[in-house]
Amino acid sequence: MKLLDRLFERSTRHVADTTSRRNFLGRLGSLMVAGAALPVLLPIDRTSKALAAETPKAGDPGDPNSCDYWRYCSIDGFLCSCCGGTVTSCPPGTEVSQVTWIGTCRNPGDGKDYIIAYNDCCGKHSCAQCACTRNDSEEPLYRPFNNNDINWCLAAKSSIYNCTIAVIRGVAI
Ligand code: ABN
Repeated sequence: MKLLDRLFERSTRHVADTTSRRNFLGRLGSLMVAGAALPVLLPIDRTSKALAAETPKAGDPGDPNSCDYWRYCSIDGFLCSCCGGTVTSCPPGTEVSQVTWIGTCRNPGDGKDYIIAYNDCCGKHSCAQCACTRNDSEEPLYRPFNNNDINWCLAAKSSIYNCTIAVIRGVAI
């Protein structure tokens, strides 16, 4: 009889242990800790997706502070890299325009053509440094979508133009 009692007690305890609220919360806690630790522990390259569109595979030659830099083949404006930003980021305190002029430039590093978006940075007075006007594939102002002499900040919260960045959007095929 005692053996039966013990067996019964043990199985009851097992059921209680594995189905209790405390047990459930304990497991949930472990899962949450493991879930938070996994992305840190595993060698996941999160930058690759962002950089895939941004970084040409074989090099990015030239000086981003010079109008001659290959990405600026169709730019008209002040280089943000001379204005406290970089070739791909607006200076602090400015906001990137969502509407933009697009050009196609050849990267001498790999001989490929890249689609470049020339987003204007808006919200601060004109930077007035490194003024560049290169007009590959530009068309006259009466064709505004093929003209780069346009203040794209007109479509942003602030229409005040500060400078222009040059972001790779993809390979032109
Ligand atoms: N997209 C550059 C720019 C801004 C203001 C005026 C002309 C050109």
